Amino acid sequence: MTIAYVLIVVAVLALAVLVIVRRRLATPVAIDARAAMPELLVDRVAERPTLVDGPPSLNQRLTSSRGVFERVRSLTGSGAVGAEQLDVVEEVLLRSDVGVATTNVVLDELRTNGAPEGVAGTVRRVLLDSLTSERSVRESADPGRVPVWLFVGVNGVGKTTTIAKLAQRLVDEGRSVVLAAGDTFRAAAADQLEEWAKRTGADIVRAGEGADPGSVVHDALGRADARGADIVLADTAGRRANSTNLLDELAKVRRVADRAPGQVVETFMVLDATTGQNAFSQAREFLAAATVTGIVLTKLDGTARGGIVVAIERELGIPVKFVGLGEGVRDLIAFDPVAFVDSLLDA
Ligand SMILES: Nc1nc2c(ncn2[C@@H]2O[C@H](COP(=O)(O)OP(=O)(O)O)[C@@H](O)[C@H]2O)c(=O)[nH]1
Ligand SMILES: [Mg+2]
Repeated sequence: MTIAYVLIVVAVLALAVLVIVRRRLATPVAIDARAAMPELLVDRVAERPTLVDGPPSLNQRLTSSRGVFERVRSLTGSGAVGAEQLDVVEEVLLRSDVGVATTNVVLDELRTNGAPEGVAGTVRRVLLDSLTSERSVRESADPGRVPVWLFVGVNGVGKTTTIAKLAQRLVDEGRSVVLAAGDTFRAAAADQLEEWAKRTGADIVRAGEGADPGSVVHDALGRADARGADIVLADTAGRRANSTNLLDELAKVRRVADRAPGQVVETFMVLDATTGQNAFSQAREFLAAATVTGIVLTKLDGTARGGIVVAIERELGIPVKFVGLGEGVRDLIAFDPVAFVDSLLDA
C-alpha cells in the first residue's frame, strides 16, 4: 500500500515538474516571437507590393451586380415556390440583363419542379447549365508560325486596356510579347499602347497616324519572327468614317495577320458590359466581318447588369473567355462560370 502511495506521489510530482519545465521553455520563445513580429511584418509588406494589385476578388468587384441579386439570395425556404417569389426572381434576372429567354427557363424550372435546393440554389443551377461553352484559349500556332491574338470592337469598349492586361499576364508567365498598334486612326491610340508596352515589358511595333494597319501588323509579325517572340497581340481601330470601311479594314488586317509567318489563333471581340443590350447590335456587325473565337467582357465592375454574360453566350453563341474587372493592369480574369454565378448567388 505504502509503496503504491509513494509511487503515485512521485508520479504526480514528476508530472508537475514536467509541466512547469515545459511552460518555462515555451514562455520565452513566445515572447521572442512577439518581439520579433513587427519587424517581420514590415519586411514582408515591403517585399510584396504585388499583394495590393493581385488578382481582384470577384465579390469585391461585382458589388453592383451582387446588390441586384441580394433579393434572390435572401429568399428562404425550399420546395414549392410562390407567386411572389417568382416575381422577385423574374425582376432580378431581367434587371441584371440575363435576358428574357434564360429568365423564362429559370421561371419554368421553379414552377414545374419547385426549388428543392432553395430558390437561389435553383437559379444558380439553371444559370450554370446555360454557361457550358468551351473556354480554352489558344496560345500556340502551327510549327514555324507566330500565334496572333486579334482584338476587335468599337471605340471605347476597352480593347487597348485588355491587350495591356493580357500582355502583363503573358509576360508574368515568362512569354515574350509583341504588341501591334493597329489602331492608326489617331496617334494617341498608339501612344496609349506604347505606354502600356513600357509598363508591361512587352515589345511594340507602331506607325504614324493614318498608316495602313495591315502593314503595322505585318511589321509586328516580322519583328516577332526575327526575335523568336512567343505571341503577337494586335490592336485595331474601333472607328472609321463609316462602318463598311471599318469592317473591310478589319477583314484585311485579319488576312495579313493570318499569312505566314503569322497565324491568327484567337480573335477576341471586346464588349463593354455597361452598354447593356447595345452590345448585341455592335457585336453582330463585327461578327459579320471577323470569325470571332472569344469575347472579352469589360467593365463588369462598373455595372449592375452582370447577368449580360449569360445573355451574350446565349444570343451570340460565342464563349466569354475573359472579363475585365477594373482599370488596373491586373484587373482581368479568365471567365469562370462557377466562381461568377457563386459570387452572385452564394449568401
Ligand atoms: N472600370 C473599368 N474600366 C475599364 C475596363 N476596361 C477598360 N476600361 C476603361 O475604359 C476606357 C476605354 O478603354 P480603351 O482600352 O482605351 O478602349 P478602346 O478604345 O477599345 O481601346 C479606359 O478609360 C479604360 O480604363 C474594365 O474592365 N473596368
Ligand atoms: Mg484603343
